[in-house]
Amino acid sequence: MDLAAQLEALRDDGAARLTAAADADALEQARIELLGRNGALKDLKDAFKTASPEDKRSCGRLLGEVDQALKAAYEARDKSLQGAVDSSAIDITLPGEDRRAGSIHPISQVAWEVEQVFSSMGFDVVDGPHIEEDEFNFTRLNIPPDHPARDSQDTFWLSTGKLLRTHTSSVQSRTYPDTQPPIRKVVVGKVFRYEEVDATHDNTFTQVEGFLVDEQITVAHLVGTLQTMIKAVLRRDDVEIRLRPSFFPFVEPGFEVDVRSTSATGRFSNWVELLGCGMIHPKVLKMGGIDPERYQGFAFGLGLERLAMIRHGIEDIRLFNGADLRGLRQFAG
Ligand code: FA5
Repeated sequence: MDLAAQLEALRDDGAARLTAAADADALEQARIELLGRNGALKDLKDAFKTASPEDKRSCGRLLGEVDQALKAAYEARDKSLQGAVDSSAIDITLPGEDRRAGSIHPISQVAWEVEQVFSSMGFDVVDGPHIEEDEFNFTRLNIPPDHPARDSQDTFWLSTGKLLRTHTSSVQSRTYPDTQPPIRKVVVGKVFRYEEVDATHDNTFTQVEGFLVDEQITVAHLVGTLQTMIKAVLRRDDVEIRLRPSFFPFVEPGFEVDVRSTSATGRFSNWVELLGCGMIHPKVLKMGGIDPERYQGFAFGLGLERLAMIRHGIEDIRLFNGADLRGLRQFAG
């Protein structure tokens, strides 16, 4: 084999051997045999020194290439072996890492149950955007600009003039223009308020909005629907609800609903406000293109965290969005 052929063979086979070295020992052995003081490359360098002037001319550049290719292959393999785990360092008799299974967040659990109860009563489960237009969050709910009711629901405004919705009632005003009665819808979603946080108030919480529009709908339908849902989700027979007259510009008459459960502990053995509701204001129906002479409806907006707190006896709403997993783990399974 002439010198050029020997050099090419060393370049290809030698680099392949270095690249395929199984571990550090094999790589070191290959390095000694190929690149070492008495290795194959050294032999060919010696042969080059004594080669004819013609061979020297044609093989000089090739010799340099072989040298570089072998060194590069060695360095690359050395680096990758250093990064790889040394299997002999693993003690397979050590106990494994304790990996806890995740679980469904208590708010998601309650949300699914609420959706199921409403589905069983013929309500569609719908959704709406968190970033909302002023028009749907306020104006079309009979809260025009400068109406004092806006003060009770301050929120986070975007530079585009849009806002983070303060309640899920915005899904009502979004729905009406495209839908004619009978309408039965429920929406569960996050809402946002610029609010001081305490044990029962958060700045990001979850509301359930239900609304029903049809002929001959009365407050009795509203109360019956709420009782069915609250009893099903709280899973207690001793749950009592009471309606207090209240004002929301988008309903007339309006109520707040409190619940209490005599078997509950702590704050929930006493009345706790759970939701706002009422008969949908004729103006809201009219703005949505629905004839208020023919149709009536009820709507309610419920704080899902409050419902989950009563159900589980949780005393502080901050447990839900806080990062302390000890709180949430109690609801696993
Ligand atoms: C409303 O948001 C109305 N949109 C509800 C409504 C809908 C009335 C349809 C009539 C018809 P309110 O601001 O009261 O109303 O909030 C409703 C419920 O959300 C409250 O009863 C409470 O359970 C919950 N809630 C209100 N603010 C907070 C808060 N900061 N943190 C946690 N839950 C809250």
